[in-house]
This record gives sequence, structure tokens and C-alpha cells, in this order.
Amino acid sequence: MRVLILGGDGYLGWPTAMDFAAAGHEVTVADNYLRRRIAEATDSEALLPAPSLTERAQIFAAASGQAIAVRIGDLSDPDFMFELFKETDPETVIHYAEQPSAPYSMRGFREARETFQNNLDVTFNCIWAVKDIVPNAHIIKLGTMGEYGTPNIDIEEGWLEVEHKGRKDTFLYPRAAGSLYHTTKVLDTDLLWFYVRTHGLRVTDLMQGPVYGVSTDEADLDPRLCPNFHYDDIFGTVVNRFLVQAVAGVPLTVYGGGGQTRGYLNLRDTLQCVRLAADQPAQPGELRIFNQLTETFTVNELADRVQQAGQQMGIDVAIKSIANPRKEKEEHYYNPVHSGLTELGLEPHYLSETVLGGMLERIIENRHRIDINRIMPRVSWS
Ligand code: USQ
Repeated sequence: MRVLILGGDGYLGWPTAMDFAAAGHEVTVADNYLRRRIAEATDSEALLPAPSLTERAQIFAAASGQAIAVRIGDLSDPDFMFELFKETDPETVIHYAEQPSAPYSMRGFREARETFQNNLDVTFNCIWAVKDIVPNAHIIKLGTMGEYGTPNIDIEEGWLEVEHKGRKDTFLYPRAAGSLYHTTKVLDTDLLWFYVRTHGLRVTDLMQGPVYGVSTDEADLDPRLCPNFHYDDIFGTVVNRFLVQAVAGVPLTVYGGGGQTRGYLNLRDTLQCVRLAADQPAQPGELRIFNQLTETFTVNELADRVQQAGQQMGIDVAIKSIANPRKEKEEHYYNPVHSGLTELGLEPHYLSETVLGGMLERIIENRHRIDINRIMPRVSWS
């Protein structure tokens, strides 16, 4: 397949590019380094140094013999997007090119507007490039479980059948996002649904939970190929953060009561899910939605798991609840359906002590790079 990856420099975009290239697909990645610029501006650089995309592609080619083509440019600029599509003629488009941090989107007006404009413009340009240039291409869009919020009923996979006054119909499952970033993903889904209905696009929208991990088959070929591993309060996801805190000797930062439940998955499973979706695409005129997670945990359960994994390695890990900088329910019902990707063939890598131990070892090797000023929350929702 000719595969175009929008946002190929990110935590998920880069390992996805290597995974598709290793499977023999013809891969092009595009990115404008927005996340790198925000990380630098907010003093939130990743734990491990990441060479530029062009350098990573060269390192990967030397290690694997597989090519990844790199294009640097701003996908919110329609001219760049349309030229890219004409040049690469993709059969599969994987869209990760969004500002992915909830805290950054809540920092102030400028950051909210930047998130809103970038995320919606890229999605809009991508839709039009597919519609006008490669109408049969399959769009795989990374959505987020955070689109649904934490409703007091089971979360279905994208759609809800409603019976009202004796009649039935099926609608997009109600959305109630908890940050401006998550809200841009809700708006993306609505845009995609409109163009699927009116122009017959083929779209898979993956509602993904927080991802953890640093290891993939290809990333392990050379340390310089590793994904951007963030542990800061802006870009770091909770499991990655807790593991770095454990190594740094900082008590694990449980926000508030710690009963917040989310659906988590290993980075290796993100790659599997995206590959499964690409190999078994949505039909023309179909918006197919999967909930992309393998296990649910409360924040307190995650903290306990990390504490136990630390103990196994002789590290004393403390846990401390701190004031929650976010506006979110700390005790709630949470039961998302997630059978769709399993039916396509997903074989989960669960959050085992071995997985946590492997990550701890990697962090310990790089403990001299940890800056503890990046750990405590610097952005508040209120
Ligand atoms: N949390 C803590 N302590 C911390 C960090 C986080 O208790 O030090 C809590 C948060 O309050 C939240 C939960 O852990 O209840 C998850 O937080 P997170 O920072 O791991 O995840 P989130 O901000 O929701 O966003 C991440 C990615 C985002 C993706 C999303 C999936 O950054 O791009 O869309 O996970 S989901 O959460 O399912 O919407």
C-alpha cells in the first residue's frame, strides 16, 4: 500500500511509520514539528533525544533496509496538503497531525486557539484532499476516548441506538469532552461524518485511550529510533509520567481522589490497531468507529502497579495525592465496549510487571536526563 502518515514526527506517528515500512508498505511521513516547538517553548522536552525526521529515516534505512520518505511542511496550509496528496497518491491516509496535549490546550487563549485552528484545519484539509484527489483512499483518523467523557451508561463503539416516543434511530454516541483538545477531536468526528454522508468517503475513527510504552520491534533496532518519550505535565501520559517519577524519587502525582478511570493501551497495540484497520478498511460511505483500548484502570490502580514494579527492582516508590489541576469526575462509572478491534484480530500486550520493569530499566539508563521541574502540573483548568 501507498501510506501517507500525517503527523509522522509524533509519539505515535513515528513508530507507526516504521511499522508500516517494515511490513513492506510505501510510506511517506509529513510533519511541521509543531509538538517539538511547543515542547521547547514550554520547557517540556522528551526524556530521550529524538533526531530530526530526516535523520531518523536515514538511521532506520541503515538498520532495516526500508525507506521512509519525509516531507516537512504545515498541513494546516491547504497548498502543502494538496501537493503532498498529488505527489504521493496515497491509498491509506493515517491522520495523527494534531496538537495532542489536553493541558496545553487549557493554558490560555493563544494555546486554545492554536490547538483549535491546527486540529480543525488539518482535518478539513485532509478531507478535501481525499475528496478531490484520492476519493477511494481510506482515512484512518486518531480520535480519543476522551471525546465521550465519563457518562453514567456503557460507552458503545461510536454509535448509540435511541428509542424515543416509540421510534428508533442510530446516532453518533453523545460526546462530552473534558478539555479543548478533546473537544477538537469531537469536532473532527462531526466533520468526518458530514463528508462521509455527503461524499461517500471511507473513514475509520479510532477512539484511543492514553498510550504507554517506549518499545516496538523497529524502535528497538537503534536507541535513536525510539518514540518521543514525554514525562512532563504537558505531553506526558500518566503511566509514562509515573514511571519517570518512580525513578526520580518523586512521589507519584495522583490528581485528586485518583478514582478517574480510563482505557489504556500499550504503544505496540496502537501499531497493531492501526495496521488492522488499514488491512481491513472501511467501505465507501462508512464512518467506522472503534474504541481503542485494552484495559481500564483508575489512577490509583496505576500508581499501585508502578509502586509494585518499582519494589521488584529495589526502588522505593511513594504515592501522593495532589490537588487536581483538571476539571474531571474523580469517582464515576466507566464501561467502554471495545470488541471491534479484537474481532479484527488485535492480540493485546497488557500492562504486566515485565512491561513496567522493561520501561523502568530504560528510564534508569537515562535518569541523568530527568528534569524534575517538568513533573508537577503547571496548567490548571480553572
Ligand atoms: N493524571 C494523574 N496524574 C498525572 C497525570 C494524569 O492523576 O500526573 C490523570 C488525569 O487527571 C486523567 C488521567 O490521569 O484523569 C489520564 O491523564 P493523561 O494525561 O494520561 O491523559 P489525557 O490528558 O486524557 O490525554 C492523553 C493524550 C491524548 C489522548 C488521551 C486519551 O495526551 O492525546 O487523546 O490520552 S483519553 O484520555 O482517553 O482521552
